[in-house]
Amino acid sequence: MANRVEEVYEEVVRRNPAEPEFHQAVHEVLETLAPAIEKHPHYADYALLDRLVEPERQIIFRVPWIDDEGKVRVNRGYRVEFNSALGPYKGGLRFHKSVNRNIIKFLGFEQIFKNALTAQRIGGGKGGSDFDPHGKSNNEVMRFCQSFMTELYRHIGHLTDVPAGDIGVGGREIGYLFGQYKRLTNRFEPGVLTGKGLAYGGSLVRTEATGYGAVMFAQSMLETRNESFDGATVAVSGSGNVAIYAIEKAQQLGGKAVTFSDSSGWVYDPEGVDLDLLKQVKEVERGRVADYVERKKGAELHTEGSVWDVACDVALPSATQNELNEDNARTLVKNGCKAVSEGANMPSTPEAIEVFQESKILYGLGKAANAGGVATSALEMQQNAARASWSFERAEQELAKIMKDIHDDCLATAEEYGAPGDYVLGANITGFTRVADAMLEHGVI
Ligand code: NDP
Ligand code: 2IT
Repeated sequence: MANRVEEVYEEVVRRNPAEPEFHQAVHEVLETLAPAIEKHPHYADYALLDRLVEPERQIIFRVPWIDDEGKVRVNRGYRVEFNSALGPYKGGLRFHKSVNRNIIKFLGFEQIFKNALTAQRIGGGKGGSDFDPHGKSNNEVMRFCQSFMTELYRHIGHLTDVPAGDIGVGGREIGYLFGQYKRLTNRFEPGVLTGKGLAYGGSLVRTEATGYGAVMFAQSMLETRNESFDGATVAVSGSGNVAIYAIEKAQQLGGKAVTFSDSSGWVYDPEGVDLDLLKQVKEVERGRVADYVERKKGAELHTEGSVWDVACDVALPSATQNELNEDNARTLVKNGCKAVSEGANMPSTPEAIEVFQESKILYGLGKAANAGGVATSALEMQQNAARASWSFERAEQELAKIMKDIHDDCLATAEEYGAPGDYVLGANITGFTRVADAMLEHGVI
């Protein structure tokens, strides 16, 4: 890393101790920015980099709620409003037991550049709670969401900060959060949350958008080498919102998805995933991967190793951060994997990324490859502002165009900086320059 960039990174580590994922996310961006700053030294003026790595605002709050036995439970809520240079803070809420300030800051930092890449005029933020939705009843989830929103509502708004879903937060939770926001503010303000149900202002394709977008991004990468999904074997991790719709789009394009996973294990289904059954198990029953294997002949349940042990042409990590390590990356490359497109945020460790880059396989990092979700959230905001509802076809076409533009912008930037095919450098520098140009015009704030 060039000197200035290195200094900024060291200061981040010093001021944010014990936040390894945040350090990792900052490091990955900063290490690719050095060429941009060498070429355009004004990007280091006015402590721009120092301001970029410091969230504009961090909110941490108590979330008390009462479980079905009448016992009082206490969780912690977070909203990190990281950067609003390009628009209102925008980013999901994650409900998972592993959530802490470090995780929300890493996600919020990534979101700044991802959102800039979508060109939809949205800033970056992220939030969530260490609430664990597994095994909770509907009423418990509702009471938790109502308590969470009872604090969060004063910090958000359609022009201020617009949350959406992430791990553990889907349509059900967004509905409860929206209901409580509406009640507290006495405003029907649809643009304050995205990922809403279709009954009250949601957008068609938002549910599918992240998974579909990650496959569209992979398709664009494959096209640069005259390859396609047709006949390709696809390995997917996770079995939530992103994984399910990544599998759906891969199948539509002629690919055969053969794996998925959750925190209890992973499944190899050599015949190809039965998507109707997977949706029934995961979306309707909120079950575990074993429930799928019980009902599908030929499908195998594994608890050792990972989905990355299965030979594939395309890998779509769609579960969580750092789920794909150096050994997994080597196995994928050895088995002939041609492309990795990240549906999850930061699923590959830095060592794994190095393996992908050295082996010259196509590597689409999360902040480009999974930007389809937040991009379609911005399309939802656009429809809400116009009091309009687009058809599925129109929304999907808009998503496809955004994903193609992100892909092409990343490639063009990589080319400009003498690193053809390097989507990491391309995405980080493209996102950074858009945010930096706006920040410099706003003065020191
Ligand atoms: P879901 O909650 O719908 O699904 C998450 C899936 O990943 C589940 O199968 C879950 O298994 C698994 N998982 C989560 N944490 C772990 C863990 N620590 N170990 C093993 N498995 C785990 O979330 P999404 O599908 O929405 O999110 C998946 C990823 O995609 C996340 O990285 C998220 O940040 C990212 N993303 C999501 C977007 C969206 O629009 N939803 C947009 C862009 C990125 P289990 O149920 O057992 O926990
Ligand atoms: O990581 C992400 O981009 C998301 N969870 C989606 C955020 C959004 O505002 O739609």
